[in-house]
Amino acid sequence: MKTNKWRAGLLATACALSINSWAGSEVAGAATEEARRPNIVLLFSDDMGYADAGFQNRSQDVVTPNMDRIAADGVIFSSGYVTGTVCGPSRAGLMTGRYQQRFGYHDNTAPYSRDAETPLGLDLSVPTMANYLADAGYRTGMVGKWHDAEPEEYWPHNRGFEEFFGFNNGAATYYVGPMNEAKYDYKKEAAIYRNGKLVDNFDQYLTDKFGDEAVDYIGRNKDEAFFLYVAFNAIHSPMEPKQVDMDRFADIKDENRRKAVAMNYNMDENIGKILDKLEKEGLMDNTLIVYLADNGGKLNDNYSLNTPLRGEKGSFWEGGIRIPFTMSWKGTIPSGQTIDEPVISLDLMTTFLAAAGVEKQAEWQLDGENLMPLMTGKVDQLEDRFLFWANSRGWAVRDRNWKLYDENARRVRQKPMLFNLSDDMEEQHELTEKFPKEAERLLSAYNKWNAENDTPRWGWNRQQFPHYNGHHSREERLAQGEEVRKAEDAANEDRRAKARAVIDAG
Ligand SMILES: [Ca+2]
Repeated sequence: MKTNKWRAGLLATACALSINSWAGSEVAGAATEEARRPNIVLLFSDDMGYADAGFQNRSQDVVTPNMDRIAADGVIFSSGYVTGTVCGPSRAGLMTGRYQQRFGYHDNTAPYSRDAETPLGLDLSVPTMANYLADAGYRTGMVGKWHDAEPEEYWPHNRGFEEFFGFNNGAATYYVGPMNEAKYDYKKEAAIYRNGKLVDNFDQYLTDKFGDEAVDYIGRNKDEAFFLYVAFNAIHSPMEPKQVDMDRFADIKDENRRKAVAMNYNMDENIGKILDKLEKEGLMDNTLIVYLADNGGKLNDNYSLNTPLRGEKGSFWEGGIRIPFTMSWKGTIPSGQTIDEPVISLDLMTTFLAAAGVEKQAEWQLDGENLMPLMTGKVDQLEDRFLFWANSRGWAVRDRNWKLYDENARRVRQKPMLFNLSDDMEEQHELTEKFPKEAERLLSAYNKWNAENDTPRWGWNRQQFPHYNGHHSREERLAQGEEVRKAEDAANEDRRAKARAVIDAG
């Protein structure tokens, strides 16, 4: 097992791990408590909208029978949220079970920082879900997109995952295969790695490769409790569906939407491979499966859909943070449920630890709630709480019914907006003047929460973040001669076209 600097403290408590199953004696059968400790498969998609999973019943054009299988087997959370409006912060919250603002991760890592001393990336002193589960005796593996700081110490294989297959950029081409080695020279973090080692060229569509890697991981670890995190980069741009999937959706007239639906279908097929493997190995009754998306859909680049929500990726409108979210554990979580209680990706850490029989320690400072009692009907709703969102520009807060939203808190003249989500999930009726006390109550809750946060550590606004750190810098690229840049771009287009010809023909 890897040694990390935070482990000494954790071990002291983890040594006393008891498998005190939350489920008590209610689970049928005579299985021992140890045997009931479930595998955990966490499926995460990229830039998919609220309407883009079939089980949401919001859009007629999406076809996702395998996501729908998870939903039919378990619970659909119709008010499911992530903690960020974009990839990086959302992943930081998901992986740590803590509001990422606690450690200054308000925005994707960016070329400007608040000072020269603060490193970019998910603070190395904060344990990840994989760290906790590895310490509880789980095998831990990750496939897909990580999207954190560039130095290797921030990569998943150094953050609690015994195995990592994927990339550490915000996006990657889906026809990466035959150009992986060239990609390494061009953009290191977007190339595909196994742990820290560049993978040889491979002639396979990236989402299919991720599906196969996930299936392979299950096959190799089926005899032990495992945690597998599959972070598909689908359906994030570049919009590069396989031809076979485009042909399948020939009746969708809008070419852009057709690409999104086709890529989504391919991802769903790969989710199907994972579910089939679990079934084949007889693991379905012993596996907690979660599917959710990392942030709201992006309307213009991706043509993902957030219907009926307002806004999109990057905003604190519901369309930026409310996502398709479903969870199953056959035989333990009753099937066919839809739960409207607001839940957030932070709850997954607490839920997984509870399912694994790990007693949550106060010093871990986890922000989420255990959802098992809600999903198994032991409680009708969670205790009252506020959910919070913030980046370096604005913030939002909601409780069970109300939401207060400040899009750009740095603009002094703009006032926060109040909505009652219980009858206005579309956020069409601004109610601050009608319900000033509710607005005040939510503002006060936000201020109290935010007082405990670190200030944002990096961002894109030079006025706000005076130190230039060079990460993913546009400046550096622009400083290259235009001819060199054009030649690089053309070479990559050429490689991609060749890759595409090979993969689509196969
Ligand atoms: Ca994303």
